[in-house]
Amino acid sequence: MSNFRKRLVTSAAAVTAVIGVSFSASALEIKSSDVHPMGYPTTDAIQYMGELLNTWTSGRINVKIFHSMQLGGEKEALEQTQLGALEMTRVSVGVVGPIVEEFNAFNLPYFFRSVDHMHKVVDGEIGTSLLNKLEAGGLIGLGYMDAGSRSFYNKSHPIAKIEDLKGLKIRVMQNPIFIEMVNAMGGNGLPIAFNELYTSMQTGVVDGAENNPPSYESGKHYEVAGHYTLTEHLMVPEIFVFSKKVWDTLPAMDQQLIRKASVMTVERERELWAAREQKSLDLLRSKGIKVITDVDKTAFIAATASVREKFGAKFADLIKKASEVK
Ligand code: BDP
Repeated sequence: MSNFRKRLVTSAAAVTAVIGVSFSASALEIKSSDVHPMGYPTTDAIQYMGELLNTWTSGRINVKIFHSMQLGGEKEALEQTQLGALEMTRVSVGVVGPIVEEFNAFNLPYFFRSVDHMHKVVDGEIGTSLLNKLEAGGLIGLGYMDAGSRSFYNKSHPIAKIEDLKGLKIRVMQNPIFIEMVNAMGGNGLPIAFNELYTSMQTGVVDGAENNPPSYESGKHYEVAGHYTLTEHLMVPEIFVFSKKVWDTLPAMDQQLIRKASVMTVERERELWAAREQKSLDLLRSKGIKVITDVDKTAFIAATASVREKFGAKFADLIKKASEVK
């Protein structure tokens, strides 16, 4: 081939490459669901993810957030994402057990020793392998977000010691572990979706619930259940997941961009979370909520040993490995 012809072929290939990319990469709107309102660390982090993707693709990829339980509870959102009706959703690991059972290890009471321990487990080999297992359930695991520790609140009286939980109807996330956890501590655990919780407390279906300070504050649950005690019995992380059905139709380039944005989204959420926890506690106090902080956790830990044994038996290896993470 003459040099002239060679140059022609090369430049034609270059043009095809450019045109090919710009023509084949179609616009993508990622609909993403969250039970929290905008202004919450998880929703704001997903909004940031949308900004990143929009900038990197000059507006071709966008994220549209359905916040504040517009699409119902987390079980429904997960189902919609599995079906491909929703591209993405952010949920608590608390409801992921039915899809990948091993996630329930993270749902055991007093499982993680500290936030640092939780980060090392979820960001390491164990957390990554669990995210990968979601694929068989029709989901692409994109990352773990922080959600602090969960503690009890109720409308009846302050919980200063474990005996104070006796007889209280406490709403929990829809997972048998949490029901038995509350029962083991002397209360009555009732599974109810997050979107029905406020009304359930208001009408007396339950006396209270348990959650981290930002959820308790942002959901205005303190208006109907004003006694909050930092028992910190669960440290359940959050995950955000993509629909595998949709994922498989995306060009590799878009998958890479979403993965890259996800890493930055996790970082952003964790920064927002760290600031928000204290802000929520301050706000609660300013509303006159007395937060009991000096809790002797010994009795709570002892009472839930049976729950860790019963539900943890299936993942004994995983639990051992996680406990060895320093
Ligand atoms: C919040 C989580 C949210 C859960 C909610 C709950 O961020 O994902 O839906 O708890 O208790 O802390 O259901």
